[in-house]
Amino acid sequence: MKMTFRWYGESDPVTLSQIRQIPTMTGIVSAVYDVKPGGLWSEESINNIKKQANDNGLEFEVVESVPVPEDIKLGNEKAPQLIENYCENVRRLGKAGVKCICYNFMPVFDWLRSELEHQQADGANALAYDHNTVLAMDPLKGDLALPGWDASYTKEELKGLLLAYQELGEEKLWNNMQTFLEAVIPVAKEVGVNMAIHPDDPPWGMFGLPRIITNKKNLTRFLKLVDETNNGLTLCTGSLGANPDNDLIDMVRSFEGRIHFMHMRNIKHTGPLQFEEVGHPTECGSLDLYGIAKALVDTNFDGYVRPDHGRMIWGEKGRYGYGLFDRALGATYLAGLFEGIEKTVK
Ligand code: DNO
Repeated sequence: MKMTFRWYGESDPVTLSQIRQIPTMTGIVSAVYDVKPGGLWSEESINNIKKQANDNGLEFEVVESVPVPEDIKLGNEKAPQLIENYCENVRRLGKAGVKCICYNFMPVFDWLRSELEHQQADGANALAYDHNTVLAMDPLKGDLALPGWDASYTKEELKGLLLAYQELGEEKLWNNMQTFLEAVIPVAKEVGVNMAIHPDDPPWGMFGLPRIITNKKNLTRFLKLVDETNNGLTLCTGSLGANPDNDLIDMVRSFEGRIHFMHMRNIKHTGPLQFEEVGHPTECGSLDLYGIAKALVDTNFDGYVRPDHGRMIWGEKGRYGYGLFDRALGATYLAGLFEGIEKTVK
């Protein structure tokens, strides 16, 4: 297991010199942020991230994300050229030493929450989700709380996209995913890159949009679309774990060898389709982080781990979910879990 930390580039309030001081940290997870989805990432930009990381004693082996443009997911006439660009980005990243690329296939919205600063009893604040609140919002009014949201769509564009996906439906989204994978996976294999799809967060549909990377059955179907080791998963405990029916420990065991990247965090179920983010340790929430780490050790997981979303604590202000303090606590907690399991249980 290699411990990593997400870094949003030079505009990130968290610096590389801070990241390197977190015990057990081996590398950063980052991306080229100034190119629109579908565009080519210059080798210069890629190497610049690598150099900055290396200058700080950190590796740059994981990219999150190379975004998949909506035209690819919709499978329209622009898709073939955009898939070709995607492949070229994969080649360039492989050449620069990147070993794992995280991406997602969520229509229109990336991760979604209804509250960004949910107050907790100990004075921390964290992201929270309540399905009824989300459904009462109108995406066309721009009143959604979307930390990962590309706000550059006009109202008309957004409306067009929502309609296009409603017409497309789930099965055609699966077909378009297959076309994408059949092109990208062989290229990634050639350049030594593991592709790791991120589950839909939260793992259910909304606003009539199809969402397919949501549960064990669908992840199994996904892995069979192109049955190669490098067609794999980012197993995000907080995303999949939002649905209490998802058994994360069973997933880790069932998908042995196909999980390349772990996003590890805890959440607390507060009602049906309702949760809030909490500190990483098992006792803070509803997920068994120990059980998940144990299953990873038992299955000889040798991919990348990163502490996922943290709360805002100690007065920190920053990017929602991505402050320094709580994620650093998460990293050392997780490293301790792994060490304990590796030394005693195995
Ligand atoms: C949120 C992240 C996601 C993730 C993408 C991967 O915190 O986990 O935005 O980076 O979905 O493509």
